[in-house]
Amino acid sequence: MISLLDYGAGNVRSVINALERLGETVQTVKSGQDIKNAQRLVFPGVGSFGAMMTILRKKNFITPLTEYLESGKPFFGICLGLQALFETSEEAPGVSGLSIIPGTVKRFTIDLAVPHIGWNGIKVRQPSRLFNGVEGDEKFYFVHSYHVVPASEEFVLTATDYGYEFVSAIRKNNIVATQFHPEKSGKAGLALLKNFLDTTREEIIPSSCPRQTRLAKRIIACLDVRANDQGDLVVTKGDQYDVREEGNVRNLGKPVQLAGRYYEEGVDEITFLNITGFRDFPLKDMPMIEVLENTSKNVFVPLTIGGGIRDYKDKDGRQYSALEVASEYFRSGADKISIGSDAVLIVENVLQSGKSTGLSSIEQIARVYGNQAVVISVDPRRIYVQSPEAVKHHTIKTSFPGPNGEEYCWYQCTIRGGREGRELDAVTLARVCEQLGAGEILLNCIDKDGTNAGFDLELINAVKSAVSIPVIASSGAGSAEHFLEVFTDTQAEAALAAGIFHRQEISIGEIKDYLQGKVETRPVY
Ligand code: 1PR
Repeated sequence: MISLLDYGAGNVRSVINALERLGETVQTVKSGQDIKNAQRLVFPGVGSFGAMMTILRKKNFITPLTEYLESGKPFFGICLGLQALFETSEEAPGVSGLSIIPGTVKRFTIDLAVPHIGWNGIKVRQPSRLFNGVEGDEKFYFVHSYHVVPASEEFVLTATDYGYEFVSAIRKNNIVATQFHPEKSGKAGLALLKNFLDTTREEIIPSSCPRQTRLAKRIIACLDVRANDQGDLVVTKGDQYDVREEGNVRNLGKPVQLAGRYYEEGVDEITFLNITGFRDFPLKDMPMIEVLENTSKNVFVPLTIGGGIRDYKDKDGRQYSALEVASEYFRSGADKISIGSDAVLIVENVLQSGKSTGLSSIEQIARVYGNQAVVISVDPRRIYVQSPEAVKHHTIKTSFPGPNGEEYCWYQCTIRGGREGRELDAVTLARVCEQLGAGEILLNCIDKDGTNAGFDLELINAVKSAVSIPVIASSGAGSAEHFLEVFTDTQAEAALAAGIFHRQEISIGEIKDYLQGKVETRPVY
């Protein structure tokens, strides 16, 4: 039996799934007494430092937790569960942490995308039982904007490079805590957790630790999900968003099975898009909830879910907020949610009124679950114009002139799965969404979707240069060369594909093999 400290701020499902997968029975801590009684405690922190400390204080968890940490019993902190051990954080000035480790928590001050999202390596600084069966060159999944700065080197278990070197795990007696998420770090992460559970293992340093670590470019598989005409939930795939072939919805497999296959192949992340979410209320029969629950039991990489995340009134007049819909998804195993149509409408309102309400789905979900949990899925279409002055939108000069020789184009945002074009360009959408608190942009392209003709590099460069949050390039991948191209010719942090994976034209391992030595990727073990 292992105790898990869930203070109710977010998704702890994945940690429970990982521990259960390792054969443990997990007991969720409900009171200070439960903390006192715990023999082994895991603390996955979620949300923001200030909110976390406020909740811990309100629940009267601070004293029992501090006593537990001083008792010498095994403790594993994850992400904010690491940061909580420090004295203060720049994220919440004036709020005291648990002060078990002298030092503070600082925001990244770098010229790179923040949050630091993705798979990065570790440089091991002292032996630990956690490293049994770990080679040393594995990568682990990070998602954070703040990092710890211990006052003394003696507590540093691992360090990682992102712009500069930061401390990615600490150790003090029987306390270990990682900035990365072992429960989302595939087989390497599960190995670490297994070693934590087995206190008989010897303390070792892995054999091949890197001198410098690098953030990997992520390869993401996207599963567009909807019910077909027979009512079965299927993974489908469109050509420029048209998912019907000879009148029927294309059926490329079952969502949970396909996700499992991609995990085994070494995918870095999986995105599910409920592509009819704009018209069907996602909580009605909750098909995606079941998909998430079943997937997250066996797939230990980050899961994003999109489709229908917006405020909604059902036929009985009951109002649901986008936050409620998102919360249900997080509880079911999602790590991030993606907002498509609603983001366009939100940005239109902000531009029209000149201010944000603070109440939009983007702002509310980011406030509760953190910026990194909010992805904006953009569905743009290229519109050619003769000159930049012809429209009020952000235009680019293109190397692929239009049908009438037009040398400029803009990227029109659409809603409702590409069915409706709006008077808003993708660059402005991305910029405003970042200001509202979005943590990542999933940049599709209707013109390229399903074509196998390669990513729209011009679109990606235009959006990437307007934001500092990570951008996921999507639509058009048809070969391993296209992945090399998008990572060489743009600054995109990740590339997403669907059709080539579903049709088994290339495996994720083959793409990574092709990129080896050219682009930093996460090795597949
Ligand atoms: O608007 O918040 O309800 O979200 C709906 C979501 O569903 C949006 O994220 C939107 O992108 C997606 N969506 C809606 N209709 C479709 C459709 O295809 N008819 N799919 C759709 C979008 C695009 C990508 C695709 C890549 C890679 N699919 O997700 O996976 O283009 O494809 P490829 O590698 O085969 O080229 P809301």
